[in-house]
Amino acid sequence: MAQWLPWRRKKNESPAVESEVEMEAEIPASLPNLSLDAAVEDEPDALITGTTLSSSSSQIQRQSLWRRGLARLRRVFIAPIDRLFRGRPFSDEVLAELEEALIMADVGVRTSTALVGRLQERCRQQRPENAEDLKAYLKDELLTLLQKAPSPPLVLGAAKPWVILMVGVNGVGKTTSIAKLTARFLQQQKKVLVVAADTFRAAAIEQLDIWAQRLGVECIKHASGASPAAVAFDGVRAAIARDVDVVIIDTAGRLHTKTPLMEELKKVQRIIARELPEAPHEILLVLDASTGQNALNQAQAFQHAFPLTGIILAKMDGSARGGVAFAIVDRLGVPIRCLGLGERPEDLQDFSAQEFVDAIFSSSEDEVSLDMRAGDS
Ligand SMILES: Nc1nc2c(ncn2[C@@H]2O[C@H](COP(=O)(O)OP(=O)(O)OP(=O)(O)O)[C@@H](O)[C@H]2O)c(=O)[nH]1
Ligand SMILES: [Mg+2]
Repeated sequence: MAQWLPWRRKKNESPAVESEVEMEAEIPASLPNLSLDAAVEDEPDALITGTTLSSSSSQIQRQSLWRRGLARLRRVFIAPIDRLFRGRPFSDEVLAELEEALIMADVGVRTSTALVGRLQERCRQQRPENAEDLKAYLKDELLTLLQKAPSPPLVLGAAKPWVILMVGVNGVGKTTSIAKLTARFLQQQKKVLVVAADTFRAAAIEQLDIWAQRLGVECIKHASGASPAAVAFDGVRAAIARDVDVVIIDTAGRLHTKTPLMEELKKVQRIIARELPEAPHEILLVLDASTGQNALNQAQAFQHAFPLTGIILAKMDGSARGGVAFAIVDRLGVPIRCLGLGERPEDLQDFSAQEFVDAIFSSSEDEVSLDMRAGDS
């Protein structure tokens, strides 16, 4: 039987992504044929324990997962560019149209203009005859841009407990990402504790708590409306007392008090640091890729308030607006640490600039052949 998955969308919430993927709240039995449901029915324990992670760890399966997760972005990002280049001689007009296409794909005006400026320079030196040659240059430039902010994998450091503070506006995918990260750390045999410092809604606490029960980890919580800093304080104290390896703190995207969100979150950060001087070791901002340039604005606001150690760009699957990833790295220099490529635990992938660029530049034939090979293995 299908199981209730706590990281599912809450009732009355707008779709997670602008996708064909239809998600419902609590009762998976009534859900359409999501791959997630299939996985639950076929391998009920795999989702909870994260054992599917190891089976998908082969290179081919990983590539297939990336390509499928980024399929929509590829359609809106590369397909128009391909059409623009096809069968045309190189001209400045092509470059101008490329700039427009990049802006349309949520790369943002400043980043698109700078990218096209660099391409123009390269064209001056290498004098391409065909517009198609630009595709390879563009791929190179995009890769170089993403590599500007080195993106270390999300692993635990030497400190114990390792404290991860998750921040982001409401509905972006914070709690879901915590679920996926917990599954990942459990698979690495780490002792995990989660903290429900999003006290805005009782349902938010419940979501994390039920999910913690399913994964078999402890959840520190207070009643809804409690002070987030007080919950975080208890969480860190409990983590030290229980000798856990990693504590992940969920926070709210909005508050019921008049205190501004950033001030409240800073208070949470201060309380954590008071208990454990080096902590939080990671402050991860979760962004919803389907919000495009809005995500960039959010990142700017949070970067201003916090020493962010990275970004989790959730809901890349089904999002046509993931081109904002380039703008985020270019404009803010904050590394993207993980991408949300779907709702299963293994769909939270450590970011790799090379894999990202390869996936969006891959052809649909590549994808079919990879899928077939992934199915064989
Ligand atoms: N397809 C897809 N859906 C996702 C992803 N990440 C999160 N979601 C969905 O997005 C919705 C919101 O996710 P939550 O994790 O509850 O978001 P949140 O930031 O905790 O929201 P609040 O608690 O309201 O602030 C849920 O339905 C998730 O299943 C992803 O990478 N891909
Ligand atoms: Mg939440």
